[in-house]
Amino acid sequence: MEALDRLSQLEADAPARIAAASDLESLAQIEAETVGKRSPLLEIRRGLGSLPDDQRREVGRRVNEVAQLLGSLIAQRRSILETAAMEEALRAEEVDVTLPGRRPPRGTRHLIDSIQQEVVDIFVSMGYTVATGPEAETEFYNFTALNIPYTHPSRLESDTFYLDYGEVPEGTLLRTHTSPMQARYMELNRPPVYIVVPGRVFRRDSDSTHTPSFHQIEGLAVDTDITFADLKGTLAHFARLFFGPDTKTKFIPHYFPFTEPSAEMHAYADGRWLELLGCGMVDPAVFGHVGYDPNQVTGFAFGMGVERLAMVRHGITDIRALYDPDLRILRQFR
Ligand code: YSA
Repeated sequence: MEALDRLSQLEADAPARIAAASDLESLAQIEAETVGKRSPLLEIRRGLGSLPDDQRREVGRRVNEVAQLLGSLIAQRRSILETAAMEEALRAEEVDVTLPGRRPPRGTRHLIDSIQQEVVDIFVSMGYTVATGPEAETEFYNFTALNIPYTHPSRLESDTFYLDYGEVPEGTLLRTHTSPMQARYMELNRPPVYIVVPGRVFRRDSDSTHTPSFHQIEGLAVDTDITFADLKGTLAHFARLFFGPDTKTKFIPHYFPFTEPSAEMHAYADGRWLELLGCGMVDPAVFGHVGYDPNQVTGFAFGMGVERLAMVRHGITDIRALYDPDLRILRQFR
């Protein structure tokens, strides 16, 4: 009988195919071909109704037998293949928790930042406190409160970056120095005053000793009997601590509208004198602007360029190297 022969054939062939299925996909294929909707097994099952009674029972029994056998072989094989696939996935994703971790590269402070901190620390060790102020400043604090007349060239657009925020209370600009904090601080604090003000400042400047954005540290000391000797002594002490005891510095007369007398301090490095800072005795007019009595107090102030300190200390001949993102430069100053 043809149906029984086909069933026996299937029973003989299919187990080896099932056992040989190497992955879940090929097993699914074999399942479809042996016990699935279009398999010979189903075809025979569908044809049972048209068989004579005596054959129907026999063929029906064999169909069930073969279907059960193949069904259970397929289920066993599927479970083996699923376990293997899971183990493979686990092996692929294995994490060895005993391996040393990969450290992300550590950033370091930029030279300008570390020098700024070092200078601030020196002044803090002399009893100064730290104040900071806004980089976007009003013309009043940047110029007027410092006795800088309307006609002064530093107020020109060729020297200063003006901001377009209207005319309140005067114009607004990117501060050209840290000196505006002198007036801001004195307005809010009574003497004695001993502060340093580190910060970024901006000017329309660009050459080997000037950048359009640079850093200054302002110093302001106001008390009842401060003299020019205190100013020189303080800055000379600073220079010895910062550059070493043998550093040559010199003061040369200068003019600032907000100090009288005024001077510049230069330091000698690499065969040339480099201007480090401007300074002087606070002009009585500045005390007048902030409500201090010029007959009661005297004071000195200075503003030093942080990039210039870096240049002198490290023999840097072009200031723009400090703003070069080349890691070969930056790594030298870790
Ligand atoms: C003077 C008297 C005071 O009572 C208080 C502060 C001052 C300093 C004044 N506010 C000032 O800014 N003077 S300055 O124009 O001569 O600049 C001070 C220092 O900043 C310079 O000595 C120099 O070291 C640095 N500097 C100026 N322009 C720079 C610059 N550094 C880099 N790039 C620039 N474009």
